[in-house]
Parts: sequence; C-alpha cells; structure tokens
Amino acid sequence: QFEATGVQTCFHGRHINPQIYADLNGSNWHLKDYESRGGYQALRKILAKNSGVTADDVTASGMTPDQVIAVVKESGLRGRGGAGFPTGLKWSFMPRQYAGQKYLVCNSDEGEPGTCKDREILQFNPHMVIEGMIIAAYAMGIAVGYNYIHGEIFKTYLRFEEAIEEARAAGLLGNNILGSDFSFQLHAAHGYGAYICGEETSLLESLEGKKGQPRYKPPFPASFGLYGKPTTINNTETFAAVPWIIRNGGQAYLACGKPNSGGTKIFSISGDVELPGNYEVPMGTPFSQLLELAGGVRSGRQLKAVIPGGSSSPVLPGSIMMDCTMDYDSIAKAGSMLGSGAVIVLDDSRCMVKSLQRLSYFYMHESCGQCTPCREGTGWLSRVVDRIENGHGHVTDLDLLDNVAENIMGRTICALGDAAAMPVRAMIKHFRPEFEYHVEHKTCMVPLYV
Ligand code: L3W
Ligand code: SF4
Repeated sequence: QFEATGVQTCFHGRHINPQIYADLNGSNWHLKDYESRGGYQALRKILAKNSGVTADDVTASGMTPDQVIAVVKESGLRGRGGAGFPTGLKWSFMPRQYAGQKYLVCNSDEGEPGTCKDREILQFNPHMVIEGMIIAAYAMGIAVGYNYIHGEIFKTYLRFEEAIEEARAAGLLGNNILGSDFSFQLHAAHGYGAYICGEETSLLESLEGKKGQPRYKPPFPASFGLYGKPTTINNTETFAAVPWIIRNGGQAYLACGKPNSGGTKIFSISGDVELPGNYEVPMGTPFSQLLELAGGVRSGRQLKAVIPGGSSSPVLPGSIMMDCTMDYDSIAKAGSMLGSGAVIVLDDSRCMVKSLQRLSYFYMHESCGQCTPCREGTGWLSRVVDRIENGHGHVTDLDLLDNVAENIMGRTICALGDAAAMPVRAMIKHFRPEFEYHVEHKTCMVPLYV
C-alpha cells in the first residue's frame, strides 16, 4: 500500500529502499529526468492559455492565478514546516494589486532536531521545488523569489543552484517563461546553520544580510516581509506538493489524506527503530503502521515514548501514540503537534531525564538571546535538568522546572521559547516518577540505559 503512494517526492515509501536510493543517488535529479517523470507539466498547464505552450496531459486552456489558488485551497494542503497553516489561504493574503516589489521565499532552513526531509527533496528532486515556486509566483503575481537553504548542507545548496541554471537555460525561469508574458527570477541563498533562522522573520533578516533574529508578528510577512515588502514564505515540502496538485486536481490530493489534513506527508523517523529514514505516507496513516514501515522498535524492545513532530512537539507515551493517526487533528487531540513530521522513537532503554537534558541544552544553545524569558529561561531549564541528571537534584526541582517553563510560554517574540518549555512540561507530566527517582536516588531508574 505504502510503496504505491509516492505522490509528492517520489520517495514511494521509505527512501532507504535500495532500488529507489540507487536511482535517486545517481544523476536522476536533472531536468531531463524530472521532465520524463511528468515534471513541468503543471507549469505548462497553467501557462497554456496565453502562450501556446503545450502540455502532454491537459487541454491547452490554461489557468488564471485565481484558479490556481482555488485548486490549492481545495487540496487542503497545509504548511509542512511545522505550523500547518493552510497554504491556499496564505497565498490569498498576498495583495495582488500591489504595484511594488513582492517576494516569494522558500524556507529550506531545516534545523528542527529529527527533521531531515527537506534536504532530501532538494538533493533528489530539486526541480519539483522550483516548479512549485514558479507556480506559486504565478498565482500571486510575484516576480522574484529566493530559496534560503540551511548552511550545513552546502552540497545541497550547490545542487539547487545547478538545478536553477538548468531551468533558466530551458526557459522555465527568467523572463517570459515558456514564451508567456509571465517572468520570475529565482535565486538560492544559504544560511550558516543557526536553528533560529528557520523562524520565518529571522530568515528574512538573515536574507537581508542582518543578524538572524526574529521580528515581532504582526505584521506578518504577508504585509511586511523581505525588505519590508509583501512576502509569502512556504516550506520546501509545501512547494514540492504543488505541481502534483495542479496536475491532478485539488480533490485528488485531498482524497489522499483526511478532510482537515489533505494529501501525503513525509515523516522523518529516527531513534530506536530498525529502519530510520524518510517515509511518505497518506495523512491519517495509523502511527502503528508507520512504525511497522520503519521496521518496528529496534532489537525487539518495547516502545516507551514518541516525540511526534520534531523536538519542539511535546513527547507522548508510546501507548497513547499507538492509538493515534498521523494527521494534525489526531496528534493535537493526544496533546502534541504534528509539527514538521519528525518522529523520534524512544524505546524502554531510554532515560527520559537524559533525553530532556539533550533537548534543553539544544534550546539554550540556539536561543537568539533577544527576549529575557527565553534567553534566561532556557539556561535555567538546561541547568536544572542537568543537575537532576547528574545526581544533584533537589526535591523542589520539578516544580521549579514547571514554574520556569510556565513563565517562558507566551512571553517571547517567537515560538522558540514555547518550543523549549513545552517538552519540559510534557516530559514531567508523562514521566514524573523517573524524574523523582533521579532526584531521590541520584541515579537512573532505567538500568539498561546506554
Ligand atoms: C498573515 C495572519 N499570515 C499566521 C502565517 C505566518 C506563518 C504561518 C504560520 O511556527 C511552528 C512552530 C515551531 N496573517 C497570519 C499569517 N500567518 N497568521 O502562517 O504561522 P505561525 O505563527 O502559526 O507559525 P510559525 O511561526 O511559522 C512554526 C514548529 O512549527 N516546528 C518547527 C519546525 C522547524 C522546522 C525546520 O527546522 N525547518 O520545520 C515544529 O514543530 O515550533 O510552532 O507563515 O506568517 N493573520
Ligand atoms: Fe530569540 Fe528566544 Fe526570543 Fe525567539 S523567543 S526571539 S529565539 S530570545
């Protein structure tokens, strides 16, 4: 069932399938290969009207920008970067009649611990993102776009540059695309590895050449974005879904998933599973099936806990996760977030105090330092968890952690503060006896921790 659902990215289930990996690892990412898989047919479809451009699989009727946005709305596509904001709605925020410069930005600054999907889309299927961006630019009347790529995947950035050059040489980017009256210039930019630059306004600051620190929102980028101009920012996987949606229709994409969670989603599964990797499955797939696809829990051990949507999402006990389906509503109902789809599996040999120690250190390290609750609070969280793990905890430390977390949440400029606080509260809520044991016995209650 899963092997056949490669809707977006041609991962067709797990990417570590040797045959698929061999294909993708080769030179199959080039323009000619993408076109042989039906690539750029969606672009040809929308431009057919005013250019005489021919498309293999559609009548040459073309699509207006409004029609493109309507199809994306109909598809139920939601932002794949973490927040799940409806993509069609976001596109409709762009002021179409605005006479000045407008920008389109792809957020490829993938840095969320556990998430490793966007880099593989860019590595193995860059033209799908480029086509999605061109279609988005057409729909919103945007002439200039940037793809901001994480600084630690420099080879992927170079490949994306190469793909842009291929598209430009073939008349798919630049002035008068495919002979139409639509022009779009696309550029790649790379960051330097700071996690916070994945936050959209921080990314814009960095793209402008400034220190990557988040801005207050509102105003949202839709009205005050890059260089203060209206800007639409979407995640890499979101853009990659667009060509399929335009070719096959919004309803077809929606039908792949669930009503409030249309289409498919790539889940990056890591941790204690036999076959970690990226898996593209329909939204609404039971977690138990996804786990099975990843080979099950490592070495036949028991499932203890799951962080379902990247390190920013609250941890859930394995028993709760086994009743969930992989879609926004089910995971939210269970008390966490689907986030960017990074599923971190923890087996029964894992110490939750140690796990939280690593997470808390990460957020302290990545805080940009702009707001006091985050700058100071992430340090407090990290130091208190540290002392519990190292056998110097106090009986009052659990309440202290909860208090610090509570005082960070909702009091910061960007979501990093909440992202640091939520995992702490969830860990203590679900695994309190483990923390208490650490404080009382100054050692771990999980004897097999390695
Ligand atoms: C115009 C309005 N635009 C919202 C736009 C807004 C943004 C999108 C979602 O955080 C989460 C975070 C991480 N007018 C608007 C509007 N928008 N209202 O809609 O906005 P928002 O604020 O809900 O979310 P966000 O700030 O984009 C993203 C979580 O995702 N996360 C992060 C993963 C990180 C990666 C990575 O490394 N690449 O994926 C994982 O869970 O914690 O909660 O575009 O402008 N009225
Ligand atoms: Fe910076 Fe943290 Fe404030 Fe975000 S919440 S702006 S990362 S200090």
